[in-house]
Amino acid sequence: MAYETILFDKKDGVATITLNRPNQLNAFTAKMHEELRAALGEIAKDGEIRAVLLTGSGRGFCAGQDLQEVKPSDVGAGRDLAQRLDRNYNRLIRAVRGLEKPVLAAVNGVAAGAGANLALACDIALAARSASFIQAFARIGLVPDSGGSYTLPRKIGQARAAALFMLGDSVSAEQAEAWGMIWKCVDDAALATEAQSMAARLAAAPTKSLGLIKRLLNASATNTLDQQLDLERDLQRIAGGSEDYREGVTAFREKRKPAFKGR
Ligand code: LHQ
Repeated sequence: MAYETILFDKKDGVATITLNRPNQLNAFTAKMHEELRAALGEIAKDGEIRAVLLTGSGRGFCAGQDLQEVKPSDVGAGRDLAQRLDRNYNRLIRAVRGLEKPVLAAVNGVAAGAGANLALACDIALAARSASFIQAFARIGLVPDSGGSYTLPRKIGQARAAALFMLGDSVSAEQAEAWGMIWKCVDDAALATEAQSMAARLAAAPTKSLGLIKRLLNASATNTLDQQLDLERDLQRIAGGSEDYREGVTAFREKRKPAFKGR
């Protein structure tokens, strides 16, 4: 499928999605959502793809909803926003969290509004030192969406999340790392290489186990310890039946590096 608003590339087990509206700092349009759904659907079905790398072209990662596309003056604009969330943003976040493959964000520049929260929904986020994260919603009279009100307090705590949501202050990549909002901040010039090498590592990992880890993490936010212990038992049973588990143990005994196949 030919895409207009994203670039999509598959190589050596890694699917790279690049948000590609650089003149608008890769702001989301309905078309971009449609294309992201198609790309993520393809990734879910393709057994050869074992890791996803998400980044932006130009100087931004993603500036959230394209504000030229929404019409605040319309009667019933609030309803329009709710429909956009149902149709686009909520589906996108569910697709990223529900995909049983690792999704790595390489935040190359500013990530604002839903763009920031898309990065927070990814399993691992790397950011360029010059990148920043802005919970821009209250700046324009909205509330956080795209899962931000769920992910951000869990990553950085209520006190910081509340201030960021209400004040809409920009957070530098270094601060984001220090607060645990992201995994790591790297020099701008190193971001692409570091992200590619981490994506390659993830693509060589036991994909089934990583997918099940994601299921555990998704559930741990709301489960009790008892429920989580039961879930760990159930998923360990599945992981223990995988070819990669057998390979991992065999490789350990044979004192060699495992060659995981992702099944
Ligand atoms: C943009 C945008 C943009 C269009 C920069 N749209 N063009 C969900 C459901 C439905 C509706 C509502 O929203 C949501 C979720 C959300 O995401 S709400 C949050 C929406 N996003 C924002 O409020 C962020 C708006 N952008 C900004 O505040 C700034 O652009 C940031 C702080 C991101 C970057 O600032 P600068 O580095 O100073 O860049 P800039 O403002 O000069 O932007 C560069 C160009 O990109 C500029 O176009 P121009 O033609 O003047 O060069 C901007 O108009 C355009 N752009 N964001 N969201």
